[in-house]
Amino acid sequence: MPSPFLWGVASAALQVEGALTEDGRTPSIWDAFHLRPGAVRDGHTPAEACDHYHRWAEDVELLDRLGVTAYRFSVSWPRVVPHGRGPVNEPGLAFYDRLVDALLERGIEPLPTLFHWDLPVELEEAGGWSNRDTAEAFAAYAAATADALGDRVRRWITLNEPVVHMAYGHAFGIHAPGRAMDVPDVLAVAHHQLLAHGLAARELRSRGLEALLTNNYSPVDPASDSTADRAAADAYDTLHNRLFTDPLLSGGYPDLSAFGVDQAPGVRDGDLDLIADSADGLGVNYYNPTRVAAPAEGAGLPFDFAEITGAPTTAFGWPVVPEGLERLIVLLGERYGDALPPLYVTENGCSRADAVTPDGRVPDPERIAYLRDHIAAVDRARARGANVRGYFVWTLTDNFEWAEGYHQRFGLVHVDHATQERRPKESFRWYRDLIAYRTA
Ligand code: IFM
Repeated sequence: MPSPFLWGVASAALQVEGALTEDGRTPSIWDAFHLRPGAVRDGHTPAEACDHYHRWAEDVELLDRLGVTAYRFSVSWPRVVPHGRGPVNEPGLAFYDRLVDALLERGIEPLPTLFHWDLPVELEEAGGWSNRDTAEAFAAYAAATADALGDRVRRWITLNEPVVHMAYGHAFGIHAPGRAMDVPDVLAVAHHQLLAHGLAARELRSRGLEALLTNNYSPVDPASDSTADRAAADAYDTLHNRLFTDPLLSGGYPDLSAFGVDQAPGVRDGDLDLIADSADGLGVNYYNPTRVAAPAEGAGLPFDFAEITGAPTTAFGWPVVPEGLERLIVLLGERYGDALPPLYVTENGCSRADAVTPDGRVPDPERIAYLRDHIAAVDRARARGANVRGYFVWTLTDNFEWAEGYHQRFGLVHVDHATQERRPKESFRWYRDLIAYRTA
């Protein structure tokens, strides 16, 4: 019998935990990057974030009240294996051990992500994801974590959004590690992340566990019907939606000639066999579609972004297009057919300038509408035959939104970042009622 549909929320270590120097944790690339002048809006710091490292029990109580059946969180690599490789840091691991037990006591499935962008700085100094050895180090860290928690945690996500980590962190330089490399070097970063997934999946599977890979996906439209705009849209689709997924599900990299390379750099004999079929589930993070136009003459990339008009936008300025999620899920099914493993919507949500009213409420009707409409899109995709096994709202508590600092509030729970007071928003109650109804 298939396991029940998962209703959850998602978070990530660097965005919520704080406690960056406690119990043996060493710096991650975000600890270093956020200190660069201008890297994070208004100089916000993840040093305290939501103080989840100390307030985790309160957060688990919130999850219990919400009624989720699963909680997606990430394990901090520099907390568990402080130097990136080598011995495990028992106090760091103990944090996740306690969290897992507390979740299970409340009937909530723990769904850990092993890498959500907080690479140990020591590994970055040795080349980071440009260095193939990072993939081996990741597999060893995954194995050690699975050895500690695998008796209670069945499903694991290896990487979060490798496409975003590759592009924002290594091409545009707006996320850690803040590198702006040439296309072939960026593509090597992609390959080493996929290799890391493949090696970690082998470790997880050899322990009888499931390995999922979560990526960001976005249906792509050309700005016009012109040949040039359509070629640009194809190129962007290749980069965003196919670069990481084709090797998993089609046995090889897509045609990368639009990016000026004949084949993905860094690939060695055996890599593609290791990566093929190495995902027991695909995590789909969806926020919005993308509209793409031909680039200006002499531009470095074969596409340019075009504005999506006619849709409402979130506080982040992202267009709200719920049908895009249905379209995306159906597209993945058409593209990969029987090779497509079960899908999990591992992130979906919106930022909003939420504020507490004088009587202590946090009304967020746009978020309720956003979630309602996106969940309806998932329902329609399932009615069309898609094998979707879970839906996770991004996120539980307002948290550190990377280069935006605390400016974007995505949570179902409002956090006063000065006092750490948590206050469920109206969307929290809405989602709680929906889960109760759907799981009754
Ligand atoms: O906060 C991020 C998350 O870490 C990865 N996916 C997108 C979210 C919203 O930007």
